[in-house]
Amino acid sequence: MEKTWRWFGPKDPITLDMLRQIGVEGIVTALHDVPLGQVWTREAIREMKRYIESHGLRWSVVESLPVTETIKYGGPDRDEQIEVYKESLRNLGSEGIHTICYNFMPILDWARTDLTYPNPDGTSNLYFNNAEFAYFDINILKREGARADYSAEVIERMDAMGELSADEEKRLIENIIIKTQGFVSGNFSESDFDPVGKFRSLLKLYEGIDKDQLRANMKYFLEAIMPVCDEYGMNMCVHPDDPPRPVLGLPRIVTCDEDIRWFLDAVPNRHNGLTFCAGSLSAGAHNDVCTLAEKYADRTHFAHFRICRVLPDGDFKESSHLDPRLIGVIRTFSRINPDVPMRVDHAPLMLGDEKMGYNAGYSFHGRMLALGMVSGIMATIDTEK
Ligand code: DNO
Repeated sequence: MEKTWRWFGPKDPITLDMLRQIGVEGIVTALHDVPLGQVWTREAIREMKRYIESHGLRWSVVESLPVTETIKYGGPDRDEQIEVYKESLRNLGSEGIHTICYNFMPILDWARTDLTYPNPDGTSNLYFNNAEFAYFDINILKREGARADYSAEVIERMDAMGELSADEEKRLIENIIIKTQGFVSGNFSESDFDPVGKFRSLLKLYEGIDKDQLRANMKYFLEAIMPVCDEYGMNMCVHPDDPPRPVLGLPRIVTCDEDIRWFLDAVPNRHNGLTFCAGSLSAGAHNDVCTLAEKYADRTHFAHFRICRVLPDGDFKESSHLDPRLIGVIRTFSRINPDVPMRVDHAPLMLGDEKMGYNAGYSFHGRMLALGMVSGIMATIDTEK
């Protein structure tokens, strides 16, 4: 498997020279400076590619070419936005970049409530606390009908939290809709002065959009872009929803075996594939990642090797990259899809990472250790072949 690394462009404090030293072969990146909904030009793509290649690496995967909200909820300008998307795909294909990761999650990309949850060894990890998430939904976002979406246990835990201070509420807002979103080219950025208000306006756009409608919109999008994918050899790979279930009243459609089967069958084309993110899938107790890997490794164009542990109360945290389930997934991939690009993420903050201001989940030392672990697993499996 190709060892890749998510790198955030020339301003990333983790430089390409550093990545070469730790065995990275391919780069995963995006044109983060291009505003959402605008065409990625050939010139800008070529410049990024040249920069990467001048450091002895290659641009292996785009993560992400964002699908704008209007395409997801089916707004009046969705065809226009699909044309923009197709143009970016043509430009990427013409410049020799063929693997495109994207997601179809409404409004919010991945979600966590805590970005520095302490581990007993002094490192820290990302964490999803259901009660805190419910607090955000019910007491901060004040979404109508939100309470009914949570179990009695979660509501009880939330009530036991009492009223959070203004600072604690601010931290939750930052974690859920700013720090996890800004750097993935999402809808929110550090400069938003009213992110909650912005969130509420975005929610309105999804009124009446249920799971079936969101599925229909994804199918519409995929059918529209497949001719370009065929012509330019573009491998589209949707990232699973993280966490893999509806959140904040919004439907989610890449959450489980049945969902994956659905989108693959809905648009039967080899270019319509999956980003096998073992981490996102394992954040749902309903998913057995080893079985899913067996079923879908051959429809995967990009793999994310990390893994979550769901706790008895339904909260979840990132687990070690040496977790036996992840070893099982890697074993399956090395048998069925041995050339797939893979990367690690959501590794701990450790050994000074916490002072560096890295994007949430994208530490240097933590990811380096994780890549070392996964490389060891891959090398061991190779000797058994
Ligand atoms: C989080 C990432 C996601 C992913 C996008 C792909 O760490 O895995 O933000 O990049 O969902 O579109």
